[in-house]
Amino acid sequence: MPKYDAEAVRALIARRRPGHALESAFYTDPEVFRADMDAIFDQHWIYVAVECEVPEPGDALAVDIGASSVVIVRGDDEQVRAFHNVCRHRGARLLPPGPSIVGNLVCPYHAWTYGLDGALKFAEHMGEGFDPSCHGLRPVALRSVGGLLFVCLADTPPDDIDDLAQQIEPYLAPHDLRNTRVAHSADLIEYGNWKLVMENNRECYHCTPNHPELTIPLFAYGFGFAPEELTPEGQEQAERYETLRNASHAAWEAAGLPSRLIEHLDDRPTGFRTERLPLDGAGESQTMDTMAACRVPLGAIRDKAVGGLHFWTQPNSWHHLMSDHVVTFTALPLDKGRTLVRTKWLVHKDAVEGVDYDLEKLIDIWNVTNRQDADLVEMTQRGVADPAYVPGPYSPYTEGLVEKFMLWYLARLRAHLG
Ligand code: 3BY
Ligand code: FES
Ligand code: FE
Repeated sequence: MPKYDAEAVRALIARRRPGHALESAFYTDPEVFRADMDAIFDQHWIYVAVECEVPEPGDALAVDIGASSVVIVRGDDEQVRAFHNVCRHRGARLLPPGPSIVGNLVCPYHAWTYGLDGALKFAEHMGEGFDPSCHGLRPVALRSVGGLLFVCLADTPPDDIDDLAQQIEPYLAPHDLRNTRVAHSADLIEYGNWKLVMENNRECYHCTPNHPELTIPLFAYGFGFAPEELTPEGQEQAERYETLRNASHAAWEAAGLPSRLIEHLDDRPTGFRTERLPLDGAGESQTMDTMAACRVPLGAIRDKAVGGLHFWTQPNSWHHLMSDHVVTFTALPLDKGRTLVRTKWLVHKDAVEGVDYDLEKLIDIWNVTNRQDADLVEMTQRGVADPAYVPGPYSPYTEGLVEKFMLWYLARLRAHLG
C-alpha cells in the first residue's frame, strides 16, 4: 500500500511558483506530511543530540523522529552508536524518550538483553534453532560532527556529510563541544508545520518587529536588507554592521577562529551554512544584556567578544556558538500541524550553576525568542489553512535564505519521488 499519493505531491511541486511561499496543501495535507517524512526525514542527516549527552559507557539517549525512535548509546569501547529503538522480539520500545543509564539494553517486555554494541546477548526460552546473531539491534547511521550528533535513517545515507564535517569542524573546534554539558534543555511544541518553523528560522525579516530582545538591530543586518530602502539612520547602521563584520572576521580569523561565510544550502543533500556574526552592544554573547552568561570559557577561547557562530543544516537544525555557551536547536515534526522544537544550552563541563552562571540569564533570551517564534508559526499555520490563502512572494533581500530552504526541500522531494 503506498504511504501517500506520489503523483499528487509531484503535481503540487510542479505548480510551485518560484520565489513564493508554498500552497496550503504543503502545510496542511497529511499526504504531504507523509511524503516529507519519507523523502526528507527518513533520508537525510538529522541533528539529534550532542556527544556530551552520552559522556560515559552506558549513557544512552532515545530520540523520536516521526514514527521512528533511535537509541544513541556509548559502548564500553567508548564508541557512540545508534540503533533503532525497536526490540527484535516483538517490537517493544527498549528505552523511553530521553536519557537513560544502562549496563545492557534490556527490553522491558520479555527481557531480551542486548549489549551496548547492539548484539543480542540473552533471550530465554527461544529453543535450539534460534540464532541470537541474527537478532541484534538494527543499526542506524550516526555521525559526530565536532560533537554534534547526526543520525540518518536511510540504508545509504548521503555521503556529503564527510565534506560537511571537514568544512565545519574547524569552525566548531574552538568551542570544544566535547567538553561541554547540557545546562538546560527545553521542548516547545509549535503549532505549525515543520516547514513553517524552518522558513521562520531562515530569515530575520520578522526580527525587528518581533524580537526586541534579540540584540537587534545589528544582528538583523546579517540576514539581508534592501539597500535602497534604508533611511539615513538605517544606512548608517547597515554600514556600521558591514564594517564591524569585516573587521571582526579579519580579527577572529587571525586569532584562529574561522568566521567567514560558507554556504551550501541548496546545492547538496546535506545542505548547510555557517558564519560567525558580531553581536550588538558589548557583543560578548547572546544574552539579554549581550554580556557572557558563563564565567568559564569554552575550549581555548579567551576573548569573550567572538560573536555568535551560526551553523545551520538542512532540513531542521540551527546552532549558535559563543565564547561562553552554545545553543543548539532541532525541529522535529510531530504531525502536519505540530513541530517539536528542542533547544539545548551547553556550558563548559566544569561550570557550576549558581557559581559560574545564572541559569535564568543563560536561557532567557532564547526562551523568550522561541516563544515569540512559536506564536508567529502558529498564526501562520492558521492563515495558510484558510481557504482565502494565496502564496505570497518572498523578499529578494530578506528572504533569500527561505527560498534556498524551499529549493533544497523541493529538489530533495522531487529526487526521492522520481
Ligand atoms: O540565526 C538564526 O538562527 C536565525 C536567523 C535570524 C533569526 N534566526 C534565529
Ligand atoms: Fe522485547 Fe519481547 S518485545 S523481549
Ligand atoms: Fe525569530
